[in-house]
Amino acid sequence: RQVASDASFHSVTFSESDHPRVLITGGLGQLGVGLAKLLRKRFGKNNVILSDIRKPADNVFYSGPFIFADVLDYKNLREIVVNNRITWLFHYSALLSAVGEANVPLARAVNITGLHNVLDIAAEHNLRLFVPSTIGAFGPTSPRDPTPDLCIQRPRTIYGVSKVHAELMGEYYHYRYGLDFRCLRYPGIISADSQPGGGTTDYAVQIFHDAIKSGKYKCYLKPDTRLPMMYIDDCLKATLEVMEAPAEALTMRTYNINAMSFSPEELAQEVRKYIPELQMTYSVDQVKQAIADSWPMNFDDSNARRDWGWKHDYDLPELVTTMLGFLGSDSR
Ligand code: AKB
Repeated sequence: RQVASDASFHSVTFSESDHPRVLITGGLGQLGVGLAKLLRKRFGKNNVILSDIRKPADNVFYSGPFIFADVLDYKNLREIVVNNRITWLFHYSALLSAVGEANVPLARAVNITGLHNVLDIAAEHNLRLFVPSTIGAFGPTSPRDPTPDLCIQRPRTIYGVSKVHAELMGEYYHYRYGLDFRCLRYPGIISADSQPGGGTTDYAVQIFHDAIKSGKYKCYLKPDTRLPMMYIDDCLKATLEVMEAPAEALTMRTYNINAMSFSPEELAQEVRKYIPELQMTYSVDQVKQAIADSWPMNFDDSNARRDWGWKHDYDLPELVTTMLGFLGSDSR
């Protein structure tokens, strides 16, 4: 395998008529389809290729280019990048925190070996590379309220370990080979038209579905478990903004981003303003609770706000009205 060995690498810049050619890996997870929609609006439908190892739903398949890509297959990935003249890569393939603990060998393969393939291909082909990191990249010995960008990171999940590894490897490739690596640490992301797959923060999505459907939700975290959260539109906006930020604005390559923090009980209170009969019960999942208890409660994203103007649009009240509006509640 070759990687670019020229430390004087110049990042690719684009004029109005010269849009990036984008590949999104792991595109059928919670964020890929929404990201593709946003990027296609900006760069043109055919300049954004969504990829995954699963078969897409018809509406996804017909909304723009889709291709099979297995991040564990180096040759397959390289061929896609070369044949499609890819210039920007968003690497979303990963097993999340809870599902990673249930299948450590698979999480290690996808999250670590998959990342190595992506890094080598991105360096070799001078791509601008985005890799999402997470609040899960912190652990019980990190300061939790708030958690700054630079502090102790000793996560206790394979997901967290793989994300710290991704942050460090991306930054190493940046300084060693000039790779244009950009990384955001996402909080728990809340979305209406896509489901998260096996995370610890998933309750904050499921509660809306169950509240509307049955007026009941059984939560697997304790009522006062406070975690940083964000509405999907803010997350996708931040992702595009950091990718478009001029390199000289970035004083670092991995940034915390945040919008709000709440506990299950506080979220239920806000939902009850529209669905007063909501009954919340608690049946604690020990694995997920231990993970949540080791994660930040509040996330300090002041560097992102200062360097490239990050600003969220959705606080808890807007999040709740938007989710209920989307999922078909009549906002009683
Ligand atoms: C998870 O809960 O695993 C993810 C995350 C916060 O990274 N949503």
